[in-house]
Amino acid sequence: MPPGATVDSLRAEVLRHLSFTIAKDPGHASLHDWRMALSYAIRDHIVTPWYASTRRTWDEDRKRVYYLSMEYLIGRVLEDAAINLGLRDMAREVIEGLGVDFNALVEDEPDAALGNGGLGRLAACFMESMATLGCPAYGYGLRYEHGLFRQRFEGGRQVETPEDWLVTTNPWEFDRPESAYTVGFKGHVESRDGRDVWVPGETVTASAHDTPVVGWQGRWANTLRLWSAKPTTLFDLERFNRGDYAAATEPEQLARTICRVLYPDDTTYAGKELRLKQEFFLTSAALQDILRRYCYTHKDLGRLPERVAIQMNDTHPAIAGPELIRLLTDKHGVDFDAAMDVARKVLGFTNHTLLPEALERWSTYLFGNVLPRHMQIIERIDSWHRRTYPRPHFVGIVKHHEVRMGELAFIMSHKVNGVSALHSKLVKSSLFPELSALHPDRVVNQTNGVTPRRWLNLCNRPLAGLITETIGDGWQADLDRLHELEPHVEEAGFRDAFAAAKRANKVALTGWIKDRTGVVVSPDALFDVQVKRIHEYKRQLMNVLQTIAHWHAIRQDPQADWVPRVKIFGGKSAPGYFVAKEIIHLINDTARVINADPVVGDRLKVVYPANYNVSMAEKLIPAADLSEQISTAGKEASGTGNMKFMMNGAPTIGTLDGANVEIREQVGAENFFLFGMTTEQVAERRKDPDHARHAIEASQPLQDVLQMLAEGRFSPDHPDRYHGVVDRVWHHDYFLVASDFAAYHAAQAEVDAAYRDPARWWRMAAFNTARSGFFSSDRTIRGYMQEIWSTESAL
Ligand code: F55
Repeated sequence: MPPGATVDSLRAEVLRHLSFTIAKDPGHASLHDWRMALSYAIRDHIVTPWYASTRRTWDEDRKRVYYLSMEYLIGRVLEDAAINLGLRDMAREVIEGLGVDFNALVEDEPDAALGNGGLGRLAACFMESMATLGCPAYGYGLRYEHGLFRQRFEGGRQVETPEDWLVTTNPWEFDRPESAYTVGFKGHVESRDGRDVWVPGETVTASAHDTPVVGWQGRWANTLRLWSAKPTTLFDLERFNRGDYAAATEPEQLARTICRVLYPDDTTYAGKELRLKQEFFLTSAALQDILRRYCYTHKDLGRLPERVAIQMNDTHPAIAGPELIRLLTDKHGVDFDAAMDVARKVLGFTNHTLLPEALERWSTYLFGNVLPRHMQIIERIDSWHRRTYPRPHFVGIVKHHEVRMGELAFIMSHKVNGVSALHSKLVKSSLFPELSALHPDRVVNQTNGVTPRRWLNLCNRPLAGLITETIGDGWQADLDRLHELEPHVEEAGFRDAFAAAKRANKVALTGWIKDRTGVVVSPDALFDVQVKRIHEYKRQLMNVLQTIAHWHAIRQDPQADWVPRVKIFGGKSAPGYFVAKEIIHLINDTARVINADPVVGDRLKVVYPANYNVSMAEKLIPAADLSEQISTAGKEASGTGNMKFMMNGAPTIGTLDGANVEIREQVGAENFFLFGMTTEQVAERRKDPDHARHAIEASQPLQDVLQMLAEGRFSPDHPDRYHGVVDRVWHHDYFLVASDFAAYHAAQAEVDAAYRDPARWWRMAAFNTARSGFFSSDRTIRGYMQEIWSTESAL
């Protein structure tokens, strides 16, 4: 808690902001006014540690980490900042004392949804952990005017509407118009005095907006610096006077489009010019800012790696390699070889996916048109690499008239990392086999993590309270201490308390589900949750097919001793991803039929609340009994939702994919519902062209489910609606839904058996929490600091 903060002082600060910042009197203030007043009051308490951290970093001339990411999936800020400052309970008391509903006030804040899914949320967790650990760092990103679209269902189909988080004032950002840089596009390259000079055809100004990110207990704060685009020249008067009105406003149009909207694709890239411009805009502004800050106190750019580490979050900012070379050579006169040496010592690259459709490749035509100087530099990097590391056949960046951003990022980095042990192994062996052979020490692993402040302490107050009661305070910043819960797992009293905490969350969720979906569910049922982006490889389809098989089985024998279940789905599809949208429709159609079936009643319910986001995750995950992590082995790089469920005491039903492997290692095989083929078995199975048919013929439940779908049981208005789905399972089942179905169905029966035995179940659930310490993003960040960034904590 900040020194001297009391309920009275905080109340006075809230009232002062209400009067003098918001200019409202308490009798006429809306919920929004109160939220702004409290946000400013809390924000004031961040400013002191923020100044202190910034000043110390300058005074001690510390190395800074610069995290470059096109996405930051932050969610709400107010409660997170308040809890980290030790002011949350005081804030509640103040607000309730003023006659305002604190929960409603917190929920009035829009989510900052500047990301799609795992990659963006990881960046947000990393920012919080770097602040908690006192690692001097800046996050650089784009200030999208519209974040990830809002999802609604119309007749069970996904409908997207624009997201609008900036319509109300964002109290967490500070505009820094004095920190502005010119970013160019297009044009041509000229030779002047033997030096290549890029003359851009278009320019925009990048203008900074800073958000402080405060760590646990307010001991350190870093900056998230988001760029917005402004026209370099306000208005072309000459063109206007000539009557060319459209052309006169071109600079404004370009500036307005660049940061207009987040690309809503998770794991596929579109190859669009605007996206390339966004990527370069972020990267160029960030690098100019980094060099300016360095040159403020240093002269020798050759020593940049002693003070600067730059991490590229996937290939989206991979243009950082050539842009850094351009700035060092063209602008600062460093020679090319020296620039290469500096760039490669400074840059690191994190890969987040092996999916071929996600690997960025730009046509040389488009690339050379938008970034002509960078195209030249890339050719030079390629020939430098070929010369320095001779190979009989070509391994490099430009191939078949495409610029391959993965290879570019790999070559320009001193370390390349995957995000789980399995994934890093595959990055080495299947994604970059030749480059890894040339650079054997380059690929390393950093298994993902999540911040326990948001994903346990904030979102699960009942469990956080029980943990503190049992092992004392301090675990929030030292999550390995959760191991101290282990001996208590054997005590019936502790297990009862653990179950009671879970039940409190489930009761709360029950009310929320009723409000959101109209479906009444019982907190006595097993809450089985799959929340993540909708993608074929994540196999929500397998989950819904198994749900139908389960429903069918209940109907066959309604009087049997069924464990009641609530199947909860959440997630968005990319707007253009037809197959994913069909799966969404199927889940909603299935829910409608099952929920209305009087034969099954409370034994099975299916709910799919629309618009899954960070704030919804904070409600669903603490109330989950079972975590669905069922991707085709070898496809999910890591997963981070899986870690959040584990922390919150939900055992996993899952495949040996991504970080599931490490979760199972930590928690023990007996506390994990494993099923399905391994990565190697998947590859083997695909060699059989009839794999799906064989699997369907071997499983009566699966045959029945596909038959019901084909007959239109879930789409009586359009009986043939799911013929495409059925046909794909039979004939184009790339993600092996059919082949893993029987094993998944059997694993679900094991879940039921375990749940019937409360002592066994709650031991298992509590064990998941007790063994989740490894998955704190603090551990991950320590790994980056030691093995990639060579930085030390300032604390
Ligand atoms: C977003 C945009 C494009 Cl163009 C490509 C990919 C993405 C993206 O969001 N990828 C992504 O989220 N990858 C996920 O990263 C997580 C964090 O490392 C992993 O846990 C998860 O397995 C992976 O799918």
